[in-house]
Amino acid sequence: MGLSGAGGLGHISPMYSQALNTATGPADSSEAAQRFQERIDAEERVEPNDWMPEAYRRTLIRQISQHAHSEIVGMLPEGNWITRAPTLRRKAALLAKVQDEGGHGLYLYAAAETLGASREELVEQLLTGRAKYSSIFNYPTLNWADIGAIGWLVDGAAIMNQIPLCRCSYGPYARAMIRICKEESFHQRQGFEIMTTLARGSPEQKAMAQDALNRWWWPSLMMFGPPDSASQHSDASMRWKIKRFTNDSLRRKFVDATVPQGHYLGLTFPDPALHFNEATGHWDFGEIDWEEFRRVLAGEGPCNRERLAARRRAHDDGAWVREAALAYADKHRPAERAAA
Ligand code: FAQ
Repeated sequence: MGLSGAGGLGHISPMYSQALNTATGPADSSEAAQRFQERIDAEERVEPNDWMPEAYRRTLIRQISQHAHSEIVGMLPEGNWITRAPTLRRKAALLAKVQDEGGHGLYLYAAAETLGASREELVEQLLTGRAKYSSIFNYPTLNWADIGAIGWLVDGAAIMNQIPLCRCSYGPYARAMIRICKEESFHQRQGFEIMTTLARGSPEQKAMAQDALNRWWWPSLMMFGPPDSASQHSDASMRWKIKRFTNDSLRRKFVDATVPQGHYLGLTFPDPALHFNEATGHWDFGEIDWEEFRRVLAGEGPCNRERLAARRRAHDDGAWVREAALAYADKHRPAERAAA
């Protein structure tokens, strides 16, 4: 089942809902739009001051801001374990990783600002529950092995999806993604190393690694989005070369890359249908529970409420910092003008 079932969600409070927007607007057939498409087809980069169709701008603001929100909300499940990391080395690496995610969010908000969306407006959409962020961050981190599984699987999925975004047609997004992907690959290694240590440890540690894989596998596959048949934005985004691959093709690449890694760890995947297809050279996998995906997007995942409550609290607690920064800027503005 695809996302088409997400329509009748009116009963869910918008406060926690990541409800669906309407699809991208109708194709612009003007001469300017045709010239724009020719530039895209010729692999030219689009920069902030260039003319662009309104639907292209809206699509980018939507995707980049959802991506930024994902990075910021994505700090929460792992932040939960910073104080309980088992060693100083693990703590330092996790702290650095979570800090990187905050940085990624900021580059991405800055990229969205080049399209005319203000940071305040985007943050407001997140805090009021009107904006989406990745479904994956609505699942809980129950034990230390979850930190390994997030690095290995969630960052692994993020890299698979984001490497092609380094070639996105919109310059500021593509350039932000180059740096983000470099950092994500460190994150993935950090997670795989935790999983390796646990998988080679005591039977209890190996069981923790297996349990974490069991819980994070299917939600990681959902990160790639609805199946192509239900992906409302893919056609336009592929035409504009914002997306270079469809949701299903990236999901398949991720499964092909990750299954041998799990087997190397001596772990099994929670999917009885998973098998190597000799004819296609790919790993075939079972049906994703799209109903669960729909519920998480509708605000009914295990941690949606908790995540938004934590972001709101952080925003309120940070009010004095924003006020102080503005007061400082005001105080120094006349001096800067006089010096100019
Ligand atoms: N969760 O028509 P499509 C990370 C929404 S960063 C929630 O296929 P599209 C780093 C979609 O937005 C992870 N919503 O849409 C990290 C759309 O909603 P709308 C985030 C989802 O845009 C690691 C609707 O469903 N990565 O993990 C999801 O063509 C560890 C219809 O879908 C990015 O954002 C989902 N899983 O393709 C941080 C990458 N999937 O706007 C901390 C950039 C779909 O109509 C720790 N984004 N939706 O209301 C993309 O590549 C694309 O936006 C897709 C979706 C592929 C996510």
